[in-house]
Parts: sequence; structure tokens; C-alpha cells
Amino acid sequence: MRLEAAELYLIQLPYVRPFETSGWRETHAQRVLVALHSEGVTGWGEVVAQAAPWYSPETVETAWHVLHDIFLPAVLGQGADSPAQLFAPLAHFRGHPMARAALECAWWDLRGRQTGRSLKEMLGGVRDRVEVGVSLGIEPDLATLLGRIESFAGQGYGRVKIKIKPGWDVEVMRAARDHFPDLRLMADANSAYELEQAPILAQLDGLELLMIEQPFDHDDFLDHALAQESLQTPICLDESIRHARDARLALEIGACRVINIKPGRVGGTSEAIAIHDLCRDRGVPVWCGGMLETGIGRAHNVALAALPNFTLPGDISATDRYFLEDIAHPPFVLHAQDSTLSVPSGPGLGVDVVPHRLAKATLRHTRL
Ligand code: OSB
Ligand code: MG
Repeated sequence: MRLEAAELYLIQLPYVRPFETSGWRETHAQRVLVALHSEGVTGWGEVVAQAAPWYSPETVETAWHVLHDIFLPAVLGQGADSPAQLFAPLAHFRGHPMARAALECAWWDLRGRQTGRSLKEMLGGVRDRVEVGVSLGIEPDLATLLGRIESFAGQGYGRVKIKIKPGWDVEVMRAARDHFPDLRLMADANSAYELEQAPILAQLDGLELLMIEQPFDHDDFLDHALAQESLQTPICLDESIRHARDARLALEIGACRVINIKPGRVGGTSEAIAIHDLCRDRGVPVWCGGMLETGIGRAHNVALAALPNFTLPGDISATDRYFLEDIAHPPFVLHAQDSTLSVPSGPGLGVDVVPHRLAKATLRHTRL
């Protein structure tokens, strides 16, 4: 297929509730959406970069710039019959994985809609439903957080992740464990700790947490390896894993026992699958992380999480956990009996952008 035209949308959607981590607080999602056009068909992708470089160095504006001025001019007019061919014109450009991932997502959606195949089918998914959890931000006080856990557990979420930071950690996790003895619980620090604070993390051993996610620097391996040696709880790396080579390094030196795979962070679907395969071959479990995506990114993540080695619940919650009104339809709804979401079976992503909702959310739009 030849890519004929593209569109970029900068959108803003209010979250149902502000989301706070050890490093930032967001009240709205700002995202860049990419639409690729070929032979009368459109495919969509979502750039998961945020308004500021909190989680990663990319932002909505760096993504807009690099897509508009560099990546899209390089791929438009070119043949793109595979992800490798799509990315070939970008081989000499560095970085900007979230912008790349949105391009690849749009390509898969386009390919699926042209061939009538679902993303799950094209990627080799083996499940019709994927197990999911919910990621809960830092709250003003413990009672509020416990109320939130109770509410989500009541809705049927079987796994709850709690954002931690120094001063909002041991007491919080212990209270969560005391109140919810049977719930699958985990903590995510988003790089808030120094190696010297490893004894704080050691106090979480014994709470039977599924894992502790990214306690140390966003680009660190060594500190994680040193801490994992004495921690019983598995460390999961998120920010540190930028591609399959990072995953290899982390596993070789024992920096983690679990990996969170986010297509945006690793530069796209194909790299996400490469990490999945590497971990599968080494017997290391993976799960699909989230970036508070709209329905576009969520549909992609749900299909990815249908691959066989995604054996732990993903950060892919139901649409109503994020937005009152998403730009995509239909919404994702939690199956309360088994804490799962259904994997769409329609062509491509299997969800559609709703034009009037997109128009309402759009801050800027351009066509190339
Ligand atoms: O660290 O996993 C993270 C959201 C934005 C950026 C980073 C992270 C997160 C989440 C939310 O934890 C996961 C989700 O529900 O999408
Ligand atoms: Mg994380």
C-alpha cells in the first residue's frame, strides 16, 4: 500500500478525576492523534506523549513537530506493505518512540481495515478477553485512597496498582493490604527513590505485592539490579525499557523479574512484540502498561495484551475509569466476573473515532 495523506489532531479531554504520581499531576489528557489515508481507507494512531516531559522526554509538541515536519513527509508517498517498510525512511532518525508508535498503530489499523482483519488476529493474539487492573494515583489522604480501592474492587477489578512516593509508601501499602487481604496489589514509584532508600522498599516485602514498578531512575539498570538482589518482591521495569536490547540487558543483569510493555515507550507494536517474545523465551512474565489512553490507544493495547506471554493483568481499565466521553466508540467495559476487557474483533483497531466528539476535543488540526 502507498500512504497518500495524513492528518494530525491535537486533542484535549478532561479526566473523570485528576491523576497524580510521584512526579506530576494531570487534570486533562492532551494527545496527538495520527490518521493515515490510503485507497479511501483511514487508520488511526495515538501518541501517548503528555503535555510536559514528565514520564518521558517527548511531549505533544515534540511529537507534533517531528511527525509534521520530519516523519510524515518521509513516509508519505512511499510504499508501506509492512512495519519494516513503513519505518525504513526513518532509519536515520533517532528517538521519538511515541511518535513512531502512533505511526505504526495507524498503519496496523489501516492494514486491518483494508484486509478485514482485526489487530488481535494480525498480531497473533490468543485470547478474546484480557485480564486488567486499575492504576490509582496519589490521593490527599489514606481514607480517600482506601475508598477508591474499595470502589474499584467493588466494580470487579481484581488487581490494583497504587502510585507511591517517599512518605506515601509503606503505611499506605500496609493499610491497603490490611483492608484488602485477597486483592492483587502492586506499587509504582515512577522513579521516586534513590538506592539508599532501598530499605524502605524492603519494608514492602511481606505484603505479598505482585511487584514494585520502577523504583529508581527512569534510565537506570544498575541500582535496580542491586536492589533486586535483596528484595523478595519482583521489581518490574517500566521507564527504563526503551527497546528489546534494554530488556535483554535488564534480564541479563537481574535488574527486574517482570517487564511492563508500553508500545509508545518502546517505539511501536513490532518492538513491543520483540520484547514480548524475548521475555517469553526467558520465562519472564510481561503485562501491558497504560498511558491513560483514549479508545484508540486502548484498543491497540487490548489487542497486544491478547498475545500469549501477557500473563499478568494490564493497566488497561474500562473507558469510564478515564473519561466521561471518549473520542472512540464503542467504549471498553469491564467484565466484573473475571476482571477482563473484551478484545475487539472488528477490522483494525475495532473501534471508530466519533467525528463530533473528535471535533469537540480538537485544539489543532492539520492535513499533509
Ligand atoms: O507509570 O505506568 C505508569 C500513566 C501515565 C504515565 C505513566 C504511568 C501511568 C499509569 C496509568 O500508571 C495506567 C493507565 O491506567 O493507563
Ligand atoms: Mg509505571
